[in-house]
Amino acid sequence: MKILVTSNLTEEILAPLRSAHEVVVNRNDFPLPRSEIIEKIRDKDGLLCSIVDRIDEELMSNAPNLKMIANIGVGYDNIKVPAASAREIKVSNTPGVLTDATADLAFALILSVARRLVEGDGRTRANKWGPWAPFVFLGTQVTGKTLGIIGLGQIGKAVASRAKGFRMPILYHNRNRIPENEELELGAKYVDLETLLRESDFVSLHVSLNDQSRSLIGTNEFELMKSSAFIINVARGPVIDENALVKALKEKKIAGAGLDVYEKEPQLAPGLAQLENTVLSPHMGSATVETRIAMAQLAVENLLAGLSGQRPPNCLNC
Ligand code: 8YV
Repeated sequence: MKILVTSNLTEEILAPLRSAHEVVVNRNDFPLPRSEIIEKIRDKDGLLCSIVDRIDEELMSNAPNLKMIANIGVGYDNIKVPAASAREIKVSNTPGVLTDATADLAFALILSVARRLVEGDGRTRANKWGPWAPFVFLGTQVTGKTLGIIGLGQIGKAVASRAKGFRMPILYHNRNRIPENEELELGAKYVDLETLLRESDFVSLHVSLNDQSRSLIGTNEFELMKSSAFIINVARGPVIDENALVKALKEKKIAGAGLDVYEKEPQLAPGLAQLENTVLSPHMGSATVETRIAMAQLAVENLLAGLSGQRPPNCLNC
């Protein structure tokens, strides 16, 4: 069969695909222009893609042979799954393998924004330490502060287990309450969204992007948060109304933000890049060597299974 791989993966990772199929790979670290994907997908049976590729009805209608779309990523808001289902195209994602790396980055953002690590790095490099003084250049203590987790799925739970080491009381809000024994194990207390926003010192987002979570956090939610609180987002940018965030940060409605994802990646909302009380990373939650290899391998495994008529291990619609 014929496969299009839109990401620049190593030959080692592609080997299982190459041994059974005809594979075309984008050998560039920039996304394939949409017109090129549409052109290249025409005769393909399988597609290995990622968040930078918008896989919608128009694209699928240009791929009459397409049987399987394997996404490299746990989030799959880049793919119109119902449109794929209507065409009997299987879709898969890569859950699990990126849980720890993403939770680690959430914690890195919590620590770096609270302790002003990036600002400190800048000062050190610029040789602008200034004199030591007891109340100059202070951050916020993380240990013992309340962490509010919105979306207690695999990644949210991994963040909660890290927070235990920092003796942080944990509040969570989720579509469904998790079983009581798990709540006890994580030390996580279920609350409504308003209570979580009012009582947390750090609010960390771990929901997937859908109609319910789009713009979940906006002006009203920032009003509810403590002026000393921080917001952390390693989930999806559009969960936060980014213009409202910039306004809230400028008006000191909240103390700071640690962000890995943005509403219109790779663009930032006007004013965001100029704010000091933010730490901004370029969507790198899963960006460790180990994790990216595991994600790509899992996507390949899903694709191979789907093309051979088996159920892919992480099928989203079969
Ligand atoms: C990926 C992510 O790097 O898995 C996800 O949902 O956001 C990241 O881990 C990205 O999706 C690549 O497709």
